[in-house]
Amino acid sequence: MAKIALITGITGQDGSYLSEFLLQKNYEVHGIIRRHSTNCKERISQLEENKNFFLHYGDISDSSNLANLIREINPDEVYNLAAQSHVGTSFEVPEYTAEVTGVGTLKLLEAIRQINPKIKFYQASTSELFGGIPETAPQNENTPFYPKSPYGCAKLYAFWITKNYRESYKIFACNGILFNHESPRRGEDFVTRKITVGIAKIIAGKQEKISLGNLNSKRDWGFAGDYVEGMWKILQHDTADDFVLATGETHTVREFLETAFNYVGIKIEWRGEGINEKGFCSKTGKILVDVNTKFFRPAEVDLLLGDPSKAEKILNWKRKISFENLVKMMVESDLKKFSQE
Ligand code: NAP
Ligand code: G4F
Repeated sequence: MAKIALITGITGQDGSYLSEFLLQKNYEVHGIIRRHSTNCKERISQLEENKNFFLHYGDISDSSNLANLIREINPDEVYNLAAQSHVGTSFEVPEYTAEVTGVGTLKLLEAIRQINPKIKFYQASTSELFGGIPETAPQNENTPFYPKSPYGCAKLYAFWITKNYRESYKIFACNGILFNHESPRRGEDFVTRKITVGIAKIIAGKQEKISLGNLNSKRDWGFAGDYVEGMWKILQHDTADDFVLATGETHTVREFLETAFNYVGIKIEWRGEGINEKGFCSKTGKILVDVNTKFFRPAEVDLLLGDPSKAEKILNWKRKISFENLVKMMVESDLKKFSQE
């Protein structure tokens, strides 16, 4: 019998890669989508003809809808990827972020507890939980949490309620504490994609420069395709547990930007300091990068660097795509996309 998976957040970056991965493993894949006034299925349109792929309207904030779907689909595994996932935006909409990213997880767990507690549950937890204590890097499953944003605080609740339902009700509920993972399908308002789209548009003559916030924060960036395999492995392990998935490497936003410009043959020269710092093309002297304070956050996470050794040892999971190949993949994809538009 084919296994049945239910994915919340199926229209997102991770939802699309996870759907493809599970369909290849012969799962029947069900996803929850919200009603939009425009097309929200860009990342999953290639799957809509697949006979094992099903979409249902719903929302992580609607508990009766979640209960109906759990009852109707009766999945073997639930992957909770739905979230207001943008850290910067969470400062603008903190209450909404708490409802969706935090309490939404409880609503789904409650539906599982009441309808079928044998369903396995994956929670999309995050390295943003570690947040503000740089001296604790590299961060692993035993590192103390110190979230620095409404998003991080909402995910902290979701992390603990997942663990609580595991301990209280013996539900196979797991947290994947995932460090940043990117791809050509990454939302354009996250810094990596903003950079690769910006470069492609500059090359195509559609944009002058890229305006960014903090150039010096450090992130542990991997490829989303590698991480969805890790999510699946977490639910296939014989006991429910929490795992860090990361590359074990960290780079500044500035390094990501320089590496990406390098692929199109442009060397960036930096002049000025702080909000007056600018990145110039070393050949033409044109300003290609500047700093705009509107992209600064009220509180920043300065350093994320994950230690994935538990997942490597117990799950035999390891990232495959290097930082350099990730940047290359994203730049190449956007160069192609924006030269055709
Ligand atoms: P994403 O591209 O922003 O996708 C978020 C998904 O959640 C979208 O499908 C979105 O649907 C859906 N969603 C938002 N609000 C919802 C609601 N009220 N009800 C139902 N669905 C809702 O995020 P991602 O990068 O794929 O990340 C997936 C999950 O992993 C998120 O929970 C994120 O917080 C977490 N995470 C991500 C990373 C990373 O580096 N990517 C790292 C750690 C953890 P619409 O299309 O309708 O907006
Ligand atoms: O790309 P970002 O917005 O990702 P961030 O804040 O690290 O969050 C992502 O990863 C988390 C895992 O650690 C996920 F939980 C979360 O859902 C999301 O997927 O920002 C990365 C860094 C930050 O330090 C930010 O301040 O880049 C800096 N940055 C500098 N200029 C910018 C910009 N970020 C954005 N989005 N836009 C800028 O213009």
